[in-house]
Amino acid sequence: MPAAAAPTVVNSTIVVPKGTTYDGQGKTFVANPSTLGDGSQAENQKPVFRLEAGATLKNVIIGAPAADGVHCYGNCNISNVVWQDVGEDALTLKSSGTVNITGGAAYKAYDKVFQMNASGTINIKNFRADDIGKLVRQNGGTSYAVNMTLDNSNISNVKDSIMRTDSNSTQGRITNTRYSKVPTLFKGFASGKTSQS
Ligand code: DGU
Ligand code: CA
Ligand code: CA
Repeated sequence: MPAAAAPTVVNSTIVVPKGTTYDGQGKTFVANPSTLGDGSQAENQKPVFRLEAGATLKNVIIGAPAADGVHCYGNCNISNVVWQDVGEDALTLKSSGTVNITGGAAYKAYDKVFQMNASGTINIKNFRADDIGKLVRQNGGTSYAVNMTLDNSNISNVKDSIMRTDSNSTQGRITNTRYSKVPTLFKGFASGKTSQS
């Protein structure tokens, strides 16, 4: 078996311009801890990838340290991206839009995987997550609306919940998903704002 390729060390955030696609071709990327962040729970680390509106990131493995993962400014598509060891968090929506996550996985998130810091939608399908705090978290104390969906996924070893919000207008929907050791599916949602089938 050939030796695995050494990971690419990212010294400054890789920017994926508006409307373009970055195909990592299965390569592994890690943050330089002294420029982007060490992947601990310290806030204000920098992302490994920054996606501008309408950008796509695909076929990427993010290894450790993962710093602040991926930031999306508006709509973004994330296809077959694996976080082997989530850093502060895996992906953040920084300005309103729709995040589509298809395929891929996230492992070892001490706290949050997907962080929603703006209104919009997050659609997660064909995903695997194991050993995480929460899969989707709307920024604590915010009241804008987020639409969260999870479909055909496999989620295990969760400390807190799959979807969590403090907003009465946010909704969550989970379909066709397998769980193991998940204490709570939805936390903080208003009544009638969740569904599971
Ligand atoms: O007050 O806003 O953890 O984007 C707390 C902060 C915090 C965010 C979030 C993030 O919720 O920094 O990583
Ligand atoms: Ca955080
Ligand atoms: Ca963060």
